[in-house]
Amino acid sequence: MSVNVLFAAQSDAWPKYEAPLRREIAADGIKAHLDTDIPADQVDYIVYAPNSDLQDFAPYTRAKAVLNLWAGVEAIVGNPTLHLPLARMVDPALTQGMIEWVTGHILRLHLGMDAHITAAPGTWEPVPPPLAFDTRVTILGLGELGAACATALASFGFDVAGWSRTPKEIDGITCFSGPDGLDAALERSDFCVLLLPSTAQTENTLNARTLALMPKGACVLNPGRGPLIDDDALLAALDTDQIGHATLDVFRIEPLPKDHPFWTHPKVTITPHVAAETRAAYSAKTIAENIRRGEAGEPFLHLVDRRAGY
Ligand code: NDP
Ligand code: OXD
Repeated sequence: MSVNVLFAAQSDAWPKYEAPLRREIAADGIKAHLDTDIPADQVDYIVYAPNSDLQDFAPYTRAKAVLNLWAGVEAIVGNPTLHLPLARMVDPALTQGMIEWVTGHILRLHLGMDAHITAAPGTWEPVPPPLAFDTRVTILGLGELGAACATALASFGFDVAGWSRTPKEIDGITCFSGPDGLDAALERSDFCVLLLPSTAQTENTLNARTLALMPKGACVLNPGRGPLIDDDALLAALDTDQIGHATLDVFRIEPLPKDHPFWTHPKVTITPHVAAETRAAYSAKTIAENIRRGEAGEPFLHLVDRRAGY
């Protein structure tokens, strides 16, 4: 028997995903009809990106799951027509991309690379950079990505802590949790990395009060989601030198509007939502594995807790 797999994303995604999905689904021993156009009442699985035109799930009466191509689910989790299990994207390439972005941008600031790259010829000012051992990093969010980044940074020697909703134990990482843990986590952060999902509870996690808790001159890195930070509070904290630098990959509105003050602020680095890309060749394996599980009657991987919102 063949399963019907609907691919529902923006049209430019289909050429990238078609071959890897066909290959990985077949490799898992599943016979599938994969297409961008299948009558709703015949669809078994929906491979989905939240920027797809598909926003009404009600007609998908026999579907077994929506398999999200993105890690973040804030644009679908509250959809009132969604009556199906929702799985989000977790894959080793996404995690590796995030480790590289976070580590690279922290090392740039930690080593003061910009001063040497932009120095006038002939400048010889031998100020040694601090050591990772003496530098505290705090990761807000200790899920798939946050925990992997925390462990990678600890392996460089950084003194790493993290904060999550529920208590965690991770080798070599000081773990804080719950609303009461946030202040203590921030008070020890020379670098603060945001890897929280965007939910009602996490909006403005960094605001005027919490930014003031961080050591003076601390750096903020946000590869999570724009709403995690109160933009005006961050700009004010940068202007008073409370925050030394902000490296931002995600924004409340994307692309970041051309007149947004972040673009021209001397202490802000912007990357255009590239921290960790979902790459078709790798993510197709996650999708195929969940289809295999659905057909074998096994539990789906990476299911979203609709009530928690992530
Ligand atoms: P996970 O769901 O695996 O982890 C989320 C973490 O946030 C968990 O540790 C969770 O706690 C914690 N958390 C959630 N709510 C709260 C809260 N109210 N208070 C404290 N901690 C909280 O997500 P991922 O690690 O896979 O991804 C994180 C985010 O990264 C995504 O949601 C997405 O927005 C962003 N992202 C950005 C990309 C980019 O290119 N810029 C690429 C991919 C993802 P607990 O462990 O207790 O559940
Ligand atoms: C994601 C992202 O959520 O790319 O996967 O931000």
